Amino acid sequence: SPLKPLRASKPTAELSELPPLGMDADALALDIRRYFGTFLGRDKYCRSSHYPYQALVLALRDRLMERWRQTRYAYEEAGARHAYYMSLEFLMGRTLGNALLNLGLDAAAEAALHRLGLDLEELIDVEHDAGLGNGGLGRLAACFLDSCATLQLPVMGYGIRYEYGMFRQYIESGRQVEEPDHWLRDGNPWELERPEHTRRIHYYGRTEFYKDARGRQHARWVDSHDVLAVPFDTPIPGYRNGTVNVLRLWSAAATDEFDLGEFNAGSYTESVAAKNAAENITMVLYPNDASENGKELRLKQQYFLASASLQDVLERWELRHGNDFSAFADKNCFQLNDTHPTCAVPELMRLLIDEHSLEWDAAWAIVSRTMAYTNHTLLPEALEKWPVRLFGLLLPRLLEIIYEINARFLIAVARRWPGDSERLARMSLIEEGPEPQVRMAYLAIVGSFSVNGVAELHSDLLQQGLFRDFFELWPEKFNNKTNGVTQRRWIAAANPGMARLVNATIGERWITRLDDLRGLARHADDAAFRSRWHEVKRANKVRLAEMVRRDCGVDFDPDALFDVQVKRIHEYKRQLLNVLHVIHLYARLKDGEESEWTRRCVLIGGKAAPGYFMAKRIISLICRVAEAVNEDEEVRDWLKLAFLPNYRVSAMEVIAPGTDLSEQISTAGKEASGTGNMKFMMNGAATIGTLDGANIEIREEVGDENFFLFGLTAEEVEAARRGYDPNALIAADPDLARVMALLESGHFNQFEPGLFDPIVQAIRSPHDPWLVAADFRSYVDAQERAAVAYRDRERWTRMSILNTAASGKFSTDRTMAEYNAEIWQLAPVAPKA
Ligand code: B1N
Repeated sequence: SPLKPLRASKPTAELSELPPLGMDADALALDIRRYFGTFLGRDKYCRSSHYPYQALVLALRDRLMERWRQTRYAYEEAGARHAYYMSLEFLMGRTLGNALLNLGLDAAAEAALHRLGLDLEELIDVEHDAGLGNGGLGRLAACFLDSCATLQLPVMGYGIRYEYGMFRQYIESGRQVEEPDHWLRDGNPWELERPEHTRRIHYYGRTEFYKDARGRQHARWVDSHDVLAVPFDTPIPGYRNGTVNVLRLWSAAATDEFDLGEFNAGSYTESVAAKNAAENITMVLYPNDASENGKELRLKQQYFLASASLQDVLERWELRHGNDFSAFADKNCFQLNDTHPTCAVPELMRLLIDEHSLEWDAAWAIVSRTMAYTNHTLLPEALEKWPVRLFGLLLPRLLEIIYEINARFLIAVARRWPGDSERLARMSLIEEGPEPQVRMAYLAIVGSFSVNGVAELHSDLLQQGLFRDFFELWPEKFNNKTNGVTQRRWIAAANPGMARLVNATIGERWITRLDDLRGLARHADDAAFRSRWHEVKRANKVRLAEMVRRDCGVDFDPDALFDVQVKRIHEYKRQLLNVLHVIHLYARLKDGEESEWTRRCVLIGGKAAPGYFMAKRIISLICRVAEAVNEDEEVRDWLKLAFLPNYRVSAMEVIAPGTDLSEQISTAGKEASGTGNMKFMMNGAATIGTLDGANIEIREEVGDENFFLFGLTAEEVEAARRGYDPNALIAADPDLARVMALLESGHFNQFEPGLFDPIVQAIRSPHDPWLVAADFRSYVDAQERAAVAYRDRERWTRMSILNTAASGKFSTDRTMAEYNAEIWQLAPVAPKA
């Protein structure tokens, strides 16, 4: 067993260290051949692309491994303070292209493979996306890791190794069909299992109090059902700097102890089968974006991550410092990615008190100095609450600790606002009622020294609205950290054509200093540069059109305006508003209004949560309108609509570079930040958008003349809800009336009567929270402005350049530098060369 320690032997540095591996094509080619022919045992008759892919990855992994070890040693020798990014989601996508780029091996690998008769692009395409996330929140975590390694910050990711990631989406007769994503089926050559760091996780059972030899009372968790957490490590290379950080993902395994009772009764096979229940914990990612469903298994996952990760950090601490925790908070910081890992607050209390014998106050001083919480949404359906009954059954000791935290917290509130019992009820960690609930966001705030939102507007709204009481109590805890994306993946790897042009124009420093892109602005007035920029964009549009042809069977003309909305399907994101605009254009064409027309190809993609009825119905509407538009001879030369199935990270790597117009059209106040908006902007798309999330900051950076603004503001949205009368708006606007009439006539659902009734009702409801009808007019007008702008190629290309030039703020290098300066306070550490 890997858990058995060495006794007589003592490993030396020589055991793990070799002379540095060559970074040239010759050295790579040799290793690829060795892995292919020897380790993998394949030969010239092998017809599978999988083995050349694996051989390449293994050769790269060797090179990551030595840097990884040097990074670990450097952190250890520096006694470095660490931050841990705890997240139920890491949406990593593919690893190969990014690893080649960051190691600086892209050219060498291409040359080596070429000699061996292999094509790098083809091998990159072999890799399955690691889809361990729903959308923005999970992809943000992945971009953060890339930037932390590039900034040489001692940051480790902790997450769950789901056996099944985000489902694969198919469209069958206009409906979403989900298929499980068994992404590990062909193995994952990037990960390294570390069974020697296995942890034990408790569930159920009860608390037992006992006295130690000196008569001090302690608590212990007994009669628990235990599950093992086995870590798998993925290397995270920085950009050409020798640093390799780690993402540690936990996988559930059954303990070796069989249920003896059952065993003796002869139920041997049943008791072995019971192992399944344990292993189910990390079986599947919950596919709900920005909404929670309150399932027990989800709470098990959350506690599993929190407990395994904290035990891991504490074990490393003990190895160095024994049971002395006085400096623990100086050396460690946990960033909670939304409330999902918030069990970490009571769990760290439990570990310190029950397992390391600290007093409450000493333990609380540590917890409340090490935890930091990021909120990612204001939507009420996403705010996590767990029934007290369920919590107490599954995690009895944690619930006791939460009650104690709450009692002490409420005393502090009462001291600050004497006699304000309403406020006490409002702020309590326990929501009273027929089914009392634990409020996870409040637990996270009380347990943390920092609380941040993910864009300026979002952070303001948190302070004025959702967390107002807490902001009044602890204004110093609250701060903003506007999201970003990594330009290594989203420009350098995804858009090599643009990267080459930018390098030739302003040099290469933007790869780690994105603000340098500002230097492109003065070339926007140079006609020769604009023409090169246009050629790059056009080539990217050809590539995107090929994907649309292959995956949707629709022909996009690369000279038309490419108008794209890709993101999770959600009513607040208003894909519906987008389709209404397409129907409007369709109606105009059918009514012969095509003079001064801008040809337009509209692409929409995204997954609906399997239980989200309206989201699925909206997908059907998009598919049905697409059929009507694309098959109509009067329309299809002027307008196209396609729904792209199975939108994912690797698809976005083709989509963003080929997009002209980025749709960011959420109801103001609802999209916490958005990050797709940033990927599009960096790749030279103009945005059509509301004043929501990071759109506001995008517009500030690029200027109003390069942004197509429309719609109500967040404040106006709140005011408009009172006395909202969509039917009057429809009656008063002939364009909107024409769209609704087409929709209501059944024109798009001739063989399925009633299919779109729920959608029509939602638009016409005075309670429509998303105010689709309210923003229709101003949206269509903004679309018209975009169409006019696109007809002037020079003007549009200029706008495209200026968008890229102004995107410097939206690098996660900036975001991470801010987290570090204002929350983590880590010193960068460079490994020995
Ligand atoms: O987080 C992103 C933001 O850019 C988006 O605006 C925001 O919608 C997204 C429960 C969520 N908020 N909440 C979630 C995901 C999964 C889940 O189970 C909530 N995702 C967001 C990054 O800040």
